[in-house]
This record gives sequence, structure tokens and C-alpha cells, in this order.
Amino acid sequence: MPRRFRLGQSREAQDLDHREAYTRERGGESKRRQRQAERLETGIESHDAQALLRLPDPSAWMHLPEATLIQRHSQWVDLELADRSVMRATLGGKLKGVRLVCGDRVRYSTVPLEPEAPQFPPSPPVRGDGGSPEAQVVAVMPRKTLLKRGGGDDREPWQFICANADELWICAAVVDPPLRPGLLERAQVLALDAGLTFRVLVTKRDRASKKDTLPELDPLREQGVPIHETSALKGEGLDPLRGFLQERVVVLLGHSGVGKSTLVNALHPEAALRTGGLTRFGTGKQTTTAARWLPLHSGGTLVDTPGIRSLSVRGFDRALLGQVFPELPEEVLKDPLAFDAEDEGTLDRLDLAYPERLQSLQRLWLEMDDRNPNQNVWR
Ligand SMILES: Nc1nc2c(ncn2[C@@H]2O[C@H](COP(=O)(O)OP(=O)(O)OP(=O)(O)O)[C@@H](O)[C@H]2O)c(=O)[nH]1
Ligand SMILES: [Mg+2]
Repeated sequence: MPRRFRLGQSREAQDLDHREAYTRERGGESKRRQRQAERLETGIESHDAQALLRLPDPSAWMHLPEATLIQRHSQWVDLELADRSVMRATLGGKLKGVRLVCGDRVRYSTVPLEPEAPQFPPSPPVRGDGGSPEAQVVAVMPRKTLLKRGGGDDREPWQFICANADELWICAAVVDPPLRPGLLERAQVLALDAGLTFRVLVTKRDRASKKDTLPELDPLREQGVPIHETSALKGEGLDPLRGFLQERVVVLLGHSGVGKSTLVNALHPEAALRTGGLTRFGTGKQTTTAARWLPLHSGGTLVDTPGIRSLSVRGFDRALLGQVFPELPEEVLKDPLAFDAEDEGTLDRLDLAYPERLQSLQRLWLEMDDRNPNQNVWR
């Protein structure tokens, strides 16, 4: 008698009732099921951190024109072409799984190269913001540098910030939001990892008295990290920055509301970026929502980024910490957790200039090797 299907029961479900259903299955299938089961158990789809950094070989596409990715949208990207005009493009299927980021040098085609690709409109539509895609990105060139931060867990080992930059300027306001030295140490790790020149930009200098020497920054001053005190509203401290921008690609990074976009507007008024106020808690309002590549007349480029809440150093090399905390003794840098940062006797013996930096070092040391902090799973 033929079996009858109950409502909601699929043909596959019936199939599994047969004894030979599993023997028909090939090895690949059972591996896939195993992976899926693991994922259900831990709630984590882990990605290989190294694989995320690899790019496909672009050599087959070198005959196509090159452009710079200046902004990512959810469905497409904006490109700056060689003649400095802006064109919107979709991502070709060949780049499936490749994470492109602002600053990437890409090869694009204005003729659809893949059958499933959307047909571009025949007449050239409005270029720049609001236009529909006119091209397809098919390859990405090797990156000179890649600025990235650690992701939340193994589903996302890295979060990319900008490709092909030369300098990282970490912006920290004297107040609103308050200056947090911990963020500067983290940014220094990111810059060292990417091989970028690191500068600290103190913003909203007009909001604190001139007598305030900002002692929080003393450890960085002693290391010789360049620190620039600026007030974009009053136009103070901006001239030296213009000098550093010549022919350089500079990424501005910092908490929301520290005044990154205001600073970009002061250095490059044509950018006319939207700036925001502050919430009643003195934090920013996340006014900038995507990183934006802004070429300047001087030949340099500024990259404005959305405000960050935190900078994770998960997955970075612990050896970098020696350069971030150079004043700490060698024995501490080798094994920071062997020292009790709250024990007076230990601190007296080590005779540290900034004892609170030992705790910072321990925090970063632990975080660098932290696997899946949110899920508390070690895989
Ligand atoms: N007093 C003073 N206020 C400033 C200065 N620079 C920026 N602000 C104010 O700070 C607020 C936030 O500025 P934005 O430029 O939008 O900050 P942002 O860092 O781009 O913020 P997100 O885009 O959210 O990351 C605005 O109300 C600015 O007017 C400054 O030099 N002095
Ligand atoms: Mg902004």
C-alpha cells in the first residue's frame, strides 16, 4: 500500500525511514551533518583566521582597469577610478567569500562577465551616490597593508578597517567622551601589526584648560609616540597635520563623538561630512556609519571611520606587546601573569614608573589568546 504523507512531512523525511537511506549517503554528506551538529551544539561557525586574510590570484584580470574601493554598502561598493570619478559596482561571484574593505585596489569590468550578473543599464546613469551599479568588481590586488581588529569570536576572527593605509591616527577627546588611555594602547597594537605609522590626535583641546598637561599621555610621550593636540572648532593644531598628509593615506579611528568627521571637514572642507552631537551621557551618536576614503587635493587621503565602542586585540601576536610597553622589565614582558598587579610588594620590587600599565599588559596578554570569549567555548 503506498505510504501517505502527513501534512508537513517531506519526501526526504519518508526516505529516512528506509533502511538503506544512510548507506546511500556519501562520506561528504555525513561530514556536513557532523559539522552542522557541532555548530548546533556550540552555536559557533568557526572561520579560519588565516583563510580570511588570503586573496584570490588576480593575474587573469590584469588587463582590466584598476580602481580604489572608497566605500562599502551592503549590496555594492563605490569605486574611485583613475580619473578620480566615482562609479558604483557590484561584486562578482569570483570574489565570493572574500572580504573587501575600504582602500582595496580592485580590477573591475564595465561589461558583465558572469551570466548571473545583473545587466548594467545601457545608458550611463548618475555617477556617485544614489546611482545604480555600472560595473562589476572581479579581482582584488594584493594589499600593501591591512588595518584590522580582533572579532568577537571564532565566527568572525577579524574585522577589517582599511586596506593600503600608511598611518593610523587614533583620535581621543579630552572630554565628551572621556580620554581612555587603554584605547590608545590597543590602537598601538593594531598599528604595529599592520605596519602603520602611529599618531595620537587629542581632539576638543579647547574643552580643557591650557594648564592641564594631560598626564594620562605621559607613558606614550616618553616612548616618543607623536601626540598632536587639536581643536577642529577653533582651527588649532591643524597645520602640522596638513604636512603629514602629503601623499599619505591616513585612517582616523576613535570612539563615537570624539570629532573625527569634524576634523576631516576642517582639514578638507569639500568633504562636507555629516557630524553629530552627543547624547546626554556624553557619548557620540554613531553619526558616521561606514568607512569612507577621501582623496585630498594635496595628494594625500583621509579615511573617516565609524566610531568604535572597543578595539579587540584577539588573535594578535603577543610579541607586539614589548613595543607597546617598552618601559616594563623583560621578565614581566615574558610572563606578565606571573606577577600580582595588586600586590604592593611586587610593585615595589619591580619599581614601575606607571604601575597601572602592568594591569593593562595583563589584560591585553590574556585577550590576545582568548578563544570565543562570548560563548566560553575552547575549540
Ligand atoms: N568643543 C569642540 N567640539 C568639537 C570639536 N570637534 C568636534 N566637536 C563636536 O563633537 C561632536 C561630535 O563630532 P563628530 O565629528 O560627529 O564626531 P565623530 O567622531 O565623527 O563621531 P561618529 O561619526 O559618531 O564616530 C559634534 O557636536 C562636534 O561639534 C572640537 O574641536 N571642539
Ligand atoms: Mg563621524
